[in-house]
Amino acid sequence: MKTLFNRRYILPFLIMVLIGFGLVAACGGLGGATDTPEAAGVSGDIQAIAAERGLTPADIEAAVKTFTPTGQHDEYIMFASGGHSGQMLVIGMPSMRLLKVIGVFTPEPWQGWGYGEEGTMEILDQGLVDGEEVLWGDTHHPALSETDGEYDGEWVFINDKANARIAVIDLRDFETKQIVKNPIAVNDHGGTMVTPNTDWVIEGGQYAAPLGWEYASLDAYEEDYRGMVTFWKFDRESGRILTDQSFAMELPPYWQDLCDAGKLVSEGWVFCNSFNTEMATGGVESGEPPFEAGASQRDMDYMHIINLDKAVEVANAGKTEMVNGFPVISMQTAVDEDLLFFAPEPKSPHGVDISPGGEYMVVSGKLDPHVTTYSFEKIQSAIEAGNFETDAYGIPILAFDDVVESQVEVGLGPLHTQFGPDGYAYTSLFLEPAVARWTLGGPYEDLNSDPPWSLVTKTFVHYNVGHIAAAEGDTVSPDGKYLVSLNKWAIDRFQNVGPLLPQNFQLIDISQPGTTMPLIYDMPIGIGEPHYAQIIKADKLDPWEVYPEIGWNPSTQSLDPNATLAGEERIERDGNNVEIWMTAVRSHFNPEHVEINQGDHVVWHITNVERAYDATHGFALPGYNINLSIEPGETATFEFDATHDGVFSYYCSEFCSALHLEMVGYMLVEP
Ligand code: K7E
Ligand code: CUA
Repeated sequence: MKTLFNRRYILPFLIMVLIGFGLVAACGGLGGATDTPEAAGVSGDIQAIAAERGLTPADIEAAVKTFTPTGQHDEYIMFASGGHSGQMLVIGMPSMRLLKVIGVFTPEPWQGWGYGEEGTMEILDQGLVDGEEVLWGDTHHPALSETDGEYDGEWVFINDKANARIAVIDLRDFETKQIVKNPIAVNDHGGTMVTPNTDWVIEGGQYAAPLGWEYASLDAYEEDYRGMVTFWKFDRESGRILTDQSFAMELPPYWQDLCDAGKLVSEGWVFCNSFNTEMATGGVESGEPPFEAGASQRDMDYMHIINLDKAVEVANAGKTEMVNGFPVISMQTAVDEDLLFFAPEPKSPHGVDISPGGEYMVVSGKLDPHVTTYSFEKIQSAIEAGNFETDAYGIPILAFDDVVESQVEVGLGPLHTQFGPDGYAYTSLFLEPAVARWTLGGPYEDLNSDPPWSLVTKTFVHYNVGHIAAAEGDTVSPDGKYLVSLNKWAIDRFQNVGPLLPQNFQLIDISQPGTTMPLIYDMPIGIGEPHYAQIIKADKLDPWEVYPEIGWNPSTQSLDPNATLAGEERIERDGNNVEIWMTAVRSHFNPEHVEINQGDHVVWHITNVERAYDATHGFALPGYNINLSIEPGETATFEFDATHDGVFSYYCSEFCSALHLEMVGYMLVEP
C-alpha cells in the first residue's frame, strides 16, 4: 500500500476555493442589476415593437400570458415522455422552458447516467432484456404518484413500450432509481398508470404474443398468443416496485392499448381499451389484409373492466400460474372469480380516461367521430344483473346499451381525453387536427350547456395531435387553466432543420369558459417523440437542493460506505487492485496524480464535498468511456481495467468556477 495524498498544498487550495466562491457571488450581484427599468431597456412603445415584429393583439396577449421574466419560476411543471429518446422531459409552464432531461432507459452523459457510475450502471442493467443490454426505450406514459387521487410530487413512473419495462424516478433528486423488465411480455403500452394511492403501477400489454417470450406460429394465434395486464406493487417506504408482490392477468390476444385506474366511486377497478379484437395476423406480403385493414373490420372492440381489488385477493390466495417465474391469473380464473368483463366500444378505440369523480369511463374510437362515455354505476348494475354474452374465451360481454351513458360527436379521429375542473372534458382530434372542449354530463349552470353532453368548441392545433395533457388533469380535482397539445407533425411551424422535424407542444389557455380557448405558445421538441405528459402544480414538488449528507449515494438514497471527507483522500494498492478515494471541490480533485500500472483493476470513488447549491462537478476520464456528474454531497464510484497505457488527463466537465479549467489531474498508466 502506498499513499499519494499530499498535504503540502492545502493553503493554496483554500485560496483557490475562495476565489471560486467569490466569482459566483459576483455573478449573482450582477444579475440583480437588471431589476431597474432603465437597465431593462423598456422603451414604452410596445405598439411600435409589435408593429415591427408583425404581432397581432392576440399575439401580444399570448406573450403576456406566457412570458416569464428572468428569475421568476413557473406555476406548473410538466413531466413529458421523451418518446424513443428513452428519457423523460421536465418542462416549466406556462413558459414552456425545458428544465431537465431525465436519463431513464438511455444513457445520458450530462447526468453521468450510464457512463461508468456504478449505481447508474446497475439500474440500467436491471433493464436487461433476456440478458441483452437494451440501451434505449420508447417512453410513452409518465404517471405521477398520487395520494387520495391527487398528485403528491414524490415519484414519477414511465414505461418503455418497445421492451415492456417500467422505470421509477424519485422526485427528491429527479433521478431514475429502478427499472423492471416485464417477465411475461415482449412489449407494453398501457403503462404507466397508478391507482389513487400509488399502491399499484399498471402496465398493460399491446401486441399479443405467447406469454413469457416463447415461440408459437402465427397459425396458432388464437390458441397460443395472449394479451396481458401487469400490476406492479409499489412500496413508498423503499421507493421501489416489489416484483415479488406483483402479478399479471392473462387476457385474450386482442391488443390491449391504454389503461386507467378507477378513482373515488370506481376506485379498485381498472379499465383498458383494446383493438384488433378481429385477431388479425397480418401478412400483406402474402395477399392477406394488412394489419391496418384486418384490425379494423369490426364495429366494436372491447373495453376491459377489471376488478383489481378482487384480483389482488385472488393473487394473494395463490390462484395463479407461474409464467417465466411470474404469477399470472389465467383467463379461466379471471372468469370464475368475476375479475374481468368486457363492454363493447366503437371502433378501434385509443385510450380510456376516467373522469375526476370516477363515475365515467371515456373512450374514443379512432375511426368514429364520437366519444363514448360509460357509467360506472351502469356497469355495476349490468354485472349484477348477470345477463351477458361471452367472447370466444368465455369473458362476459356487457350489453352496450346497458352501460353507455352518452355519445358526443366531437370530430374526426378522436384519441385522448382530459378533464377540467368545471365539468368540461377535452378530447384530441388527430385528423382535424384540433382539441375539442365538451361538457361531461352537466348541466352546469355556468356552462349554459344544453344538452348536458355536447361539444362546446374546438381549437385547431399544428398538427395531428396525439395526447393532450391538462394541469392536474388525471387527478380527482383537475386545475384547468392550461392544456398542452402534444402534436406529431410540425411541418411549417418552425425553421426547416432538414427532413426530420421536431414535435410540437402547443400550450392552450383553457382558463375561460365557453368558446374561448386560445393557443398561446409553441414549443418544439427536438428529442424523441413525446406521447403523454402529466402536469403538476410546481409547489407540490419539494426536491433536495443538495444531497442530505456529504457522501450520499443517490442509487440507494443513503450514506455511501466509501464517502470521503476532505483529509481522508487516499490511494491503496493490493496486488493489481488499486482503490482510490478522491474528493472534488472548487477547483480541484484530490489526489491530482494517480499512478497505476497497465493491467491494474481500478476502483475509484469520488465525493463532491461541496454544500453549495448548484456546485456540481463533472469527472471525465478520456479513453475509458467514463463521465460522471457529481452533485453536491454525492459519492460516485466507478471501476475499470487499465488496459491502455499512457497519460490520461481527467478533468471536471462542469464549468464550476473561474479556475474550472485547472480542475484536472493526471492518471499515469505505466506499461
Ligand atoms: Cu396515443 Cu402510446 Cu398513449 Cu402515443 S399513445 S399518442
Ligand atoms: Cu469542477 Cu469544473
